[in-house]
Amino acid sequence: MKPSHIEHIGIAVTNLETAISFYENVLGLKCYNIEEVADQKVRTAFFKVGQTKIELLESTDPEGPVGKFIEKKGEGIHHIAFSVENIEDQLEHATEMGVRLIDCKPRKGAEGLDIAFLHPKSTSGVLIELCENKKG
Ligand code: CMX
Repeated sequence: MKPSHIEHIGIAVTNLETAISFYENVLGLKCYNIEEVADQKVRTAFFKVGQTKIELLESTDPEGPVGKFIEKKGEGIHHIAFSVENIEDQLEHATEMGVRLIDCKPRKGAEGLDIAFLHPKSTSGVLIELCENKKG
């Protein structure tokens, strides 16, 4: 797949405002975007660290993926997102390699990126997101 960089690290939090305060006041980063992704049942806050972003994820529904994650494991790193080109081809490649896909085709994620997840049972326990910025 040869991802160009880590696009973002997703971190599950119970309270977005509390977590934003840590990243702004302790780490000195600036939250540049807060966005609700209804489809994923999350509210997100973004920070830039070089080429990589931190995406804080607060669940808007206990039955959503982040709500269930926090219920089971508590706050913490939820996923790692790699920036790729030709995401459809990468999903096909992953399937050929026997990787279990969560998304067989890309969908729209936060910030308008095309995203697709690989199942953590196929990836040594880490939820991996592939994403492509087709806007360039
Ligand atoms: N990282 C690592 N492992 C995870 C995980 C995560 N984030 N979430 C769940 N798991 C593990 C569970 O602990 C469980 O392991 P065990 O069977 O050993 O206990 C296994 O995966 C299956 O979990 P499950 O409870 O049966 O399945 P869920 O219904 O919780 O679904 C998953 C898990 C990954 C398929 C689901 O969360 C999903 O589809 N995620 C993709 C979408 C997503 O995460 N969206 C939120 C972010 C959106 C954004 O970035 O904008």
